Amino acid sequence: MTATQNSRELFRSAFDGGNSGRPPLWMMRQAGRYLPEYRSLKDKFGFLGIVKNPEIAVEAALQPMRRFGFDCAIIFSDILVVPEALGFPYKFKDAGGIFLERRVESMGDVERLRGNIGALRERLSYVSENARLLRRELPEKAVLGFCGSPFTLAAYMVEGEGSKGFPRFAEFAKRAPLAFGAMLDALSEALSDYLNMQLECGLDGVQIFDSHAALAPEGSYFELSGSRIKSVIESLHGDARTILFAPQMSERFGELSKSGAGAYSVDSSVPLSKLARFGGVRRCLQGNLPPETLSEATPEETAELSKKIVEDMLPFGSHIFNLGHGIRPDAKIENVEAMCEAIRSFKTRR
Ligand code: 1CP
Repeated sequence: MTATQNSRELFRSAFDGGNSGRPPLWMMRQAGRYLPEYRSLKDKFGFLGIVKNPEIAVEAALQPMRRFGFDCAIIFSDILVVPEALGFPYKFKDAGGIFLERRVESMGDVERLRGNIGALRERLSYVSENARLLRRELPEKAVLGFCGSPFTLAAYMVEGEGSKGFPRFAEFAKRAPLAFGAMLDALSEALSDYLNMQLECGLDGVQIFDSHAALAPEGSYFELSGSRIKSVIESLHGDARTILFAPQMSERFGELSKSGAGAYSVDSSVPLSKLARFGGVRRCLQGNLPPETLSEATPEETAELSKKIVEDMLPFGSHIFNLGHGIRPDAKIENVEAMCEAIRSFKTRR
């Protein structure tokens, strides 16, 4: 970071491969239950009450920015608002987790989904209002939008809930390959429109969460997921900056990188430098402090581990510091502070 660079410029130079100092910094799920001020907001409005009220959603996104001064903010929303707008609403279980009131079981359900694509922008106009307001609040920070990948959203829409192995989803892909393919195509079309809508609000980039990428059998990731992500990315207007998060996929990075995303958010299973020049191509990488560090380590250990990750990636000039996965609700605030301090005070030895 040069003395005159603000967070937004720092994010852009790291993404584009021209950063020589400390990396820009943010955390997946940075607005959330580990923050007492988020818990009070949620007690008052409920999760969907926050998400669907743009001013409250902006407040939720700003909470971690005020506390920690991250370089990037992410709009407060959820990947499941897209299935909802396509006719498949979701609710929270009392025991935690989510379920969908209606699942995709047949081609008829896919037709229903497809029939709702035209109404998507209108139904999700609360997200663009949210994005516009957040952009206005944070002119010097990078502001990111996001969505789930077609494959990951399809997993929830067929399974009807979060699950370990998503068995209904795997069975549907085998039993009804035509409906399965048509669903992925319809979701890709919907998500192209949705991400373009977000980017029209002046955001600096978008992250695509392929949280369940690893459900794709060996050798079929690109066919089932990566190719759809690629078509979404290719449909984005202007020079959209895209980050792809696909956990448990570092062993299949070659396949993953065919999606054509500008940056990859990597889980904590490998040192980032191992992938930084994969296949002879330099790519921007995001990550990858293990989230359990923030819950279980001391502030000193957290600072030490954070600095190691920065040092490891420094020679490549294209790193966005983040966690390997979302922050856990039991994370300690003093560890988040120690992580931020370690990165901000980082001095290059070159
Ligand atoms: O407060 C609460 O109890 C609600 C928990 C919660 C939160 C804070 C949900 C429900 N969604 C969110 C916000 C959210 N979700 C954000 C914005 C906040 C931020 O990052 O600061 C983002 C980017 C997401 C993305 C998201 N939602 C993902 C991808 C990230 C990941 O962890 O892999 C996924 C898989 C979801 C689905 C979802 N939403 C909520 C829950 C509990 C789940 C998981 C469902 C399951 O698999 O059981």
